Amino acid sequence: MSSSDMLSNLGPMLLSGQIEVVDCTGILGPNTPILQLPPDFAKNTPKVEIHKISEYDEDGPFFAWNWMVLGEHTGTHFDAPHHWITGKDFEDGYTDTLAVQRLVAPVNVIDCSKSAKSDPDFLLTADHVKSWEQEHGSINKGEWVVMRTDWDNRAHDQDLFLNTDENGPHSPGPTVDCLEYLLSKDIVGWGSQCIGTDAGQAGGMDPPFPAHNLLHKNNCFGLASLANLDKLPAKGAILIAAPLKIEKGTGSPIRALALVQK
Ligand code: 23J
Ligand code: MN
Repeated sequence: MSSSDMLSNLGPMLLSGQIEVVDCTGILGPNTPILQLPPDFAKNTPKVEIHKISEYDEDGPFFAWNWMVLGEHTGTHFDAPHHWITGKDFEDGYTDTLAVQRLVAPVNVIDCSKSAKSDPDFLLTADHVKSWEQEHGSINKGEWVVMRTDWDNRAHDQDLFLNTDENGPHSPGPTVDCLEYLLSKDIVGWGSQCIGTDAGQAGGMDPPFPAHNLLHKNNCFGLASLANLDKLPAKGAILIAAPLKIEKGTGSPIRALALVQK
């Protein structure tokens, strides 16, 4: 197929449902789980608020609209490099300066759902990724890599989602060596189904919060609170993960969409 045929086939395949659009996004609203920083940080990102301006009433007789309170790092969202690394105020550091060409890319879905079910602190290692590649094929330059844990099953309940006890939050994530391996492959970014890109216990790793630290140091992106990864194949889907063009934004809620061949 010539490259011009590829795009002329994409339209009909989308319209006929031969390519399905899978929504990898959670609901954004007052019940969306919110990251709770340790008490030594005075400020937290707020819960979502949706305020009615009008709904076919005296404030707007023929229209309905709302305004919102919404943090950048809320719900299914995107982490830009400046979120963690200063000096990234060039190229792809902010939501309004990144290269959108990078955001639409093949996605590798690493299924860790069984491990995460038996151990909420499960960590994906470089060795796990290498054996996944033996089975499914290699992870390539420019691709997304996402960790399927089915954590979206907990997203209706913030306590279940954050899974915090006296030792802090417990949720799965990547090890330092996993991230170093993926970055050696020049991926575009890493995604998680949990509240952030790092494991719940990642504050104790070296460096602390290695997904944030290492991804963003390398101009790569993070995706958090992804949903419905159980609907994606290990390889072959295209993920579209685009942040709002917030001026000097450090992140943004997204509507994450995956194109899946039926
Ligand atoms: C701010 C501070 C720490 C963390 C985070 C945000 C996130 O996980 C995030 O949403 O990027 S760990
Ligand atoms: Mn974030």
